[in-house]
Amino acid sequence: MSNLSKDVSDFVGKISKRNPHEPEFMQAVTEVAETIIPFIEDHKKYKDANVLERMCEPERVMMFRVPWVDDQNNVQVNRGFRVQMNSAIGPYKGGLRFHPTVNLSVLKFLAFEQVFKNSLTTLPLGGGKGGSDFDPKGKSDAEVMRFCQSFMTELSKHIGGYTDVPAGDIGVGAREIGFLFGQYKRLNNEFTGVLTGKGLSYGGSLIRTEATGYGLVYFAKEVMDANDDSLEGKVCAVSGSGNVAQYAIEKLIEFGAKPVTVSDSGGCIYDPDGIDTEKLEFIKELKNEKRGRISEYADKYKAAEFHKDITPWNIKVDFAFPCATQNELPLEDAKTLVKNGCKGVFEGANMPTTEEALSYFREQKIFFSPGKASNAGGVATSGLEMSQNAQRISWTRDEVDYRLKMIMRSIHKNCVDYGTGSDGYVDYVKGANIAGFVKVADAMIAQGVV
Ligand code: NDP
Ligand code: 2IT
Repeated sequence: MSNLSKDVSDFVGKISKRNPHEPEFMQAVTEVAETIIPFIEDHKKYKDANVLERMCEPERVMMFRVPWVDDQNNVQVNRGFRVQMNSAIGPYKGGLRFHPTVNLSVLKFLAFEQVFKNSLTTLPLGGGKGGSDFDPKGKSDAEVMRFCQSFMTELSKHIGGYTDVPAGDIGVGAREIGFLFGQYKRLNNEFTGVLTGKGLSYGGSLIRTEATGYGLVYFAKEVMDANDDSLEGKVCAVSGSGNVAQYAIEKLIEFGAKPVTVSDSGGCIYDPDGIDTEKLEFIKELKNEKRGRISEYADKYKAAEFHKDITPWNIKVDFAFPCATQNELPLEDAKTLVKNGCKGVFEGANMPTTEEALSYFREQKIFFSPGKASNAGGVATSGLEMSQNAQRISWTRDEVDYRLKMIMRSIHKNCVDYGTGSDGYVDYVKGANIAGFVKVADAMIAQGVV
């Protein structure tokens, strides 16, 4: 934090005092404050209404006990959360994360980021996030169902199609959304679009499953198009092997790029031949059906290497797509990437780049898109699912995909409009923060001090 201007460090100091022991939340706030505070110096109405400080305080936070019974008849307890951050431009919207690292700081950072991201989508979506420190890994389907039912029994009191609409995130995929939706419907006797990412047979939208990864690569393509370049033939490092990573890889392959890595919390796969469609199908089955470990990829494909302790950022690549989790790309790795000739980093995960690594990438003036811009395709398509549910119709795959592409294009344009410096370098972090901020801030001012 040493390079911050006095205004920024005073602001961050004040927020930090109110939120001790929340490093991830303060990391997200600091990144936003660095770009927004200089902007509001020139736009006094935002300063007078103290909008940024109001945006750093969640409208509401729920924390609750989630008791459940495991397969051995032991009574287990987890902690559930929902952070309702900002509803100025629409109902709270954002995913649920089930992972042992979940705590209030992590969910507040995610909810804070979500407010800006959802504003960028052009859709009327407020921001929220929730989840639990429950770990679905190694649990039976029956245990996951009992947990989801208990979690929803409490969460259902706080959400609704026009109040707060959760979705998936790490550890919450099609299986969990099904169990959560079933319990909500049972408790409320109401078939409603209260969750997104639903199965296609009960109100889900085509392309929602693919949307975050596809949207990420559409965004990277916009960046390429704006710079007379293309993804064709580019060697790409992707981290993670879950929902976002899988569909980023699918779209990279379609656009002629060569993804060479995937990872999970056990380590990293490097496949110098590139991951093709057949290998991707293997990954999908391994991770989504068998719930196995990514190391098994190297057992099947002998040219590939599995490295237990290294990240994908040590491989020589043209572009990096971090798609696993927060702070997975530290300064050391950022330097290695740039030294090896990497020309762009496109965040699929939320805040995967540490504060120091982010400063380094911006100093180096490589392409860098923050998650709140480049991974917004997921929540945008959730917004499209809400629209379809409200109209009680389903759009075709092509229609949803076209809208997703147009939304990613508009986010890119907004970042360029607000983020282009005098030397022509586009600071996508600044662009995304200011563009996301303005819409929410204007709505907050219009609605008074609430
Ligand atoms: P998944 O649960 O489908 O996959 C997560 C992947 O990241 C897995 O490969 C997992 O490995 C790995 N991972 C998770 N935590 C860690 C960790 N602490 N260290 C190393 N690897 C880890 O989640 P998603 O793909 O949905 O989410 C990935 C990222 O994208 C998250 O940051 C999420 O917030 C973000 N995101 C997701 C959206 C969505 O629509 N799903 C939308 C926008 C952003 P393992 O299997 O070993 O746990
Ligand atoms: O981080 C995210 O944007 C998500 N996990 C998706 C949220 C959503 O409501 O679809």
